[in-house]
Amino acid sequence: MNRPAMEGVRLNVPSSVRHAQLIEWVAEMAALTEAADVYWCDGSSAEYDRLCAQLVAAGTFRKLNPELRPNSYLACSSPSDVARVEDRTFICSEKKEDAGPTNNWMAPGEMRELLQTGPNALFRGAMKGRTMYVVPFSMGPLGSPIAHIGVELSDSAYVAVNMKLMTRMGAKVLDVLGTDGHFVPCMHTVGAPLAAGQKDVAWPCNTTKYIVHYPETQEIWSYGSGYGGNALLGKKCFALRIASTMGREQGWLAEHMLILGVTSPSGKKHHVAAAFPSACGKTNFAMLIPPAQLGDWKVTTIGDDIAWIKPAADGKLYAINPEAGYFGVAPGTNDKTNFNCMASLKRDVIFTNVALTDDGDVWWEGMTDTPPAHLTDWQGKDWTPAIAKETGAKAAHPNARFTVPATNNPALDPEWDNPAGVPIDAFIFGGRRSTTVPLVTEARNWVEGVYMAATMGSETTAAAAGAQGVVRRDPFAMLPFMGYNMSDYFQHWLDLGRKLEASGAQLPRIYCVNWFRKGADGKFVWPGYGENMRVLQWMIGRADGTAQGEETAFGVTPRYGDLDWTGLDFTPTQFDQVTHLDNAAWKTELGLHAELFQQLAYHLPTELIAAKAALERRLAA
Ligand code: SAT
Ligand code: MN
Repeated sequence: MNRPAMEGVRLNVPSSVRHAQLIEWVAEMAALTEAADVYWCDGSSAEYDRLCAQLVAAGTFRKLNPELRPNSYLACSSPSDVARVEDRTFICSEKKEDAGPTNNWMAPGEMRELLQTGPNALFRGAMKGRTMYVVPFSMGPLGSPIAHIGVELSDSAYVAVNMKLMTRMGAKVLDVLGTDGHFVPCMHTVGAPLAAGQKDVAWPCNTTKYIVHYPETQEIWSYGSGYGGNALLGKKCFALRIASTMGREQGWLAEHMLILGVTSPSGKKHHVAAAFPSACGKTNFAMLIPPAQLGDWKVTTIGDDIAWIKPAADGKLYAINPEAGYFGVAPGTNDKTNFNCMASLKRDVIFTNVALTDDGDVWWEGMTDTPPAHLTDWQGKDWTPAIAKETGAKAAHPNARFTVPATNNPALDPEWDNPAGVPIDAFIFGGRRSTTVPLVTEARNWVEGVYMAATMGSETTAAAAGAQGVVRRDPFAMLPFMGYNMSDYFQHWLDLGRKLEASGAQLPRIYCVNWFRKGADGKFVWPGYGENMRVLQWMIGRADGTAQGEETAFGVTPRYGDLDWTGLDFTPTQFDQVTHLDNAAWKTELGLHAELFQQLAYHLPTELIAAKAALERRLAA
């Protein structure tokens, strides 16, 4: 079909597309944005190569040296567009209470006027001079009962090629959609229309940004940014914010969690889902290599960032990774911190905001001990170790990212694409805390675990625009990703646990971890990375009834002798530094929990208030 949209643009609908509502929506959006052309992505590698070549010609991409980094590209963004913009992110539910106190809110009618319907609506004419890419994608294995479909319309070819790596994208998704399948409409523009004859810039974007979600109608509207979670709408916008509201209605969980498989030396396999805030090592944890001295343990990756978890008929919770690629933080990644990740990045990568070496490869802070003698930094400037020493200039932006298909990961779990998902045995919640929070604590029951997750705090990172290193409460590592009222989400977790327990199911155990305690010298005490296996091993021993611990005010924690130290020189004194509960620090911490609970008072579950009172009593005793 090739019918013109209102302003005359050809819609170029492939003959295989039979979804009338989708075609109607594309026509409407092409008319609204006045796109110069419409292109339907088929998801083929020929198309990927073509779009990448086009991005090279436009100056957005640089093709890396194919001998050093085959099939790979470097994009450098505008310095004003380098991270998620939390203060520009909105949940536009009908009622303000339903967005809750942790989200920015605007009435849907008012927001629609601003973006779509008003005389100066931002999307009006926003794609002038640009192609609108139609990007159909499945979050999760195609046709999986846990998966859902979205269609992103974007005027960014950078978005289209990233979506190809991050999701199951293209014609096969439209086949699953058929004539009337359900999809989440995801509307995106960089907000930089081109006048006739106007020359484009390498990274078009707008200083005005809006990342908008309408939970009731399940729509996403993103304006002004081309970067990461602001623009790849399948990720945080759909798979967390919109999906969390779907999960609440339908009885499942959309979580900011990695999923890993742990196979013990005896061959028994467990599955763990772990929530950490952005840029706190989820990708490293998901790909960790156990220390050889511990015996033949194996860790395999199912997902590194997001988990969709649904209860099955057997009463267990099954998880899939809705994504098909990794959009991970490059700085700090090296053969020691994440060998499997470095192996994944050998080819087929889109790098964003890392530095360029003189021989056409990439480099970032922490990749090697000794930096190259000369680099082009992420802003295109000369960079040398001497310049860095003098000015503190970073070669790569601290939130520089790689986009790479999951299939590049040598530690990819064979079940990663299983439409049924994997059964979860334990949930882990972890923040980045220099003090106070001990290495690992097991909740004595589901409610205590939900309390730990709900009150989690973390020091902010470069993943979001704004100040870094400030402790903020980040419940379930979901603060920037919740699609509805946070307290209702806590209730959803409690209700789900109660329902599963009533059905006689064995609930996953819940753990709180902190890899990031620092000593008086300001250095991390716990070695982390592969050594985190020792903590995982303890958790699995707990599930199997073989590992011991002692009760503290906070939960159950291993004593020095309860962890296996084979092959690691970590003294009881160091162990004490990462585990001891400082009473004064915990009094302050509980004051912060109280502040959080005050903020979240509307619909705050009474079980959590009771859990806090019990914790206070135990600390006072
Ligand atoms: O930019 S993203 O939101 O995709 C990454 C992150 O913050 O976790
Ligand atoms: Mn994330």
